[in-house]
Amino acid sequence: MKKVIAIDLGASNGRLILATLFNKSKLEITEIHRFSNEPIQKNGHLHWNISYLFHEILKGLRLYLEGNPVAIDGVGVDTWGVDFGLLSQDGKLLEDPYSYRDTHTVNVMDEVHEKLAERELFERTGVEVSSINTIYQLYAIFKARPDLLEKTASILTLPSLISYLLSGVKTNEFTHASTTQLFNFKDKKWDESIISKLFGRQLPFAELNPTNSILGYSTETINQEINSQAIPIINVPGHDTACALAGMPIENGNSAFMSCGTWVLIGIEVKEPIVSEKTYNYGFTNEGTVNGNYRLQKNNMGLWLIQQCKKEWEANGDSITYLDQDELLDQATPFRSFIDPDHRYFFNPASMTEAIKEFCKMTNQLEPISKGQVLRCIHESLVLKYRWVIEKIEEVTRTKVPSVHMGGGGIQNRFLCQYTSNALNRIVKAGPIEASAIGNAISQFIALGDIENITEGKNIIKNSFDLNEYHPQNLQEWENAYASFSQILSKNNGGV
Ligand code: LRH
Repeated sequence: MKKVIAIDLGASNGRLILATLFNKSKLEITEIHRFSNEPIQKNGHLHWNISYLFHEILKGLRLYLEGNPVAIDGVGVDTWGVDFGLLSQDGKLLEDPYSYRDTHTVNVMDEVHEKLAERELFERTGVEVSSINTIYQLYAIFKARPDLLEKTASILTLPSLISYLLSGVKTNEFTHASTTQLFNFKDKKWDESIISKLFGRQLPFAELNPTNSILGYSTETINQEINSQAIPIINVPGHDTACALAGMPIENGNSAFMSCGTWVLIGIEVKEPIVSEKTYNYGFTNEGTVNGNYRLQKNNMGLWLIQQCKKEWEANGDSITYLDQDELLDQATPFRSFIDPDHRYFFNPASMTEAIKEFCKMTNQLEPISKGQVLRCIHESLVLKYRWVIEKIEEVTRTKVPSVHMGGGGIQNRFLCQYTSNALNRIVKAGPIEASAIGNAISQFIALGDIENITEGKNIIKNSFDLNEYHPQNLQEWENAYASFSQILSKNNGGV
């Protein structure tokens, strides 16, 4: 029996999940600690509160160790993509990392593209042009705060920053590096040509440590803080989406994955990035997987829109539970109005409900007023957009996507799963909920030599967790809805 702890940080909450492997064949998971996460405002910008997050991580480790003197065999960290920390010469975090939702990147994008054409960036890195990317964040810092970049002795992407705080080892990891748009997919190295064209010199990105290997051991200071022996810190796929794919037991090779949380990432696994005219025009991205392959995927808005509306209602003293949500959805009139969930209005509006109304007004549709109408509009629009994505995947890969596998916290929303099946007219398999933490744990067991490879890992997951299956319903209604939705998309950038 081996036990590892997966530290899985998401943009709205973080969790420590204990994964126990029995006889190298059965996996069990237990949640040790869960905490909320949201960016904080500092000098008018959004940053992640690293000392809070690290405090919660140590609290979680202590919680486990207090009741269980048995040593942990490993700890691995994964987080959302693109964000990073800047370290000083003496290894201190210079300041809290910017959040990808900060808008400081928007004004520098044109300047970046004057130095390097968007298409070339895509062809070298495989990554879609998006304001959240590390490349634009670093360029915004370079322009506005050159002194900060001058003081930087190492750049670590976010999961590697947390692993460094635990182990003292400064290295980066492939899957997270592949989200930065500064990483060359052909030679799997930091792209020196892009970096020097933009910054006039190289940047101090720490080198990569192999994924699925032991990075180092918890430092003496950490051991004292959590009252433990040294624990192996493992270089798992640092990107939560890569972990999620590693944690989903997808049976049919051509099935698409959907990693569902604040974002919903939809794609398929490919050996090499697909950097064609079409993938570029449709806004696809190619990011690394646990075994050095790529995910050809589209990054879509997910629960973010629902989370933001709920937050707003809660602030007005009108909070709703999951049960209320189901009831509201059930009772609301279907297909009343649609939004493009990926429209810039919804990226980080002051009021999500107002942004939704605004979009509907702009597109001459009925404005959703009641909570039920708002929730219906979001849920239906999300899944109709997912259908658009699946159709584009089929077009660019010239293969049929016979079914879809959903994983991650978002699948607790059964309406989202059922509507996805309806909109896509495909069978949806859903599970596990903790796909990222499970993928993280599987990578640790590979590093520790308990599991041979990811294929074996996926068989273990299949034998250990129940999946839910959803079958399409009300097909004609959803067909009609897709026709109306497509018209809204075509008037707004074609959905890209
Ligand atoms: C999802 C995710 C996604 C993007 C975004 C920033 O959590 O990792 O793949 O990279 O966050």
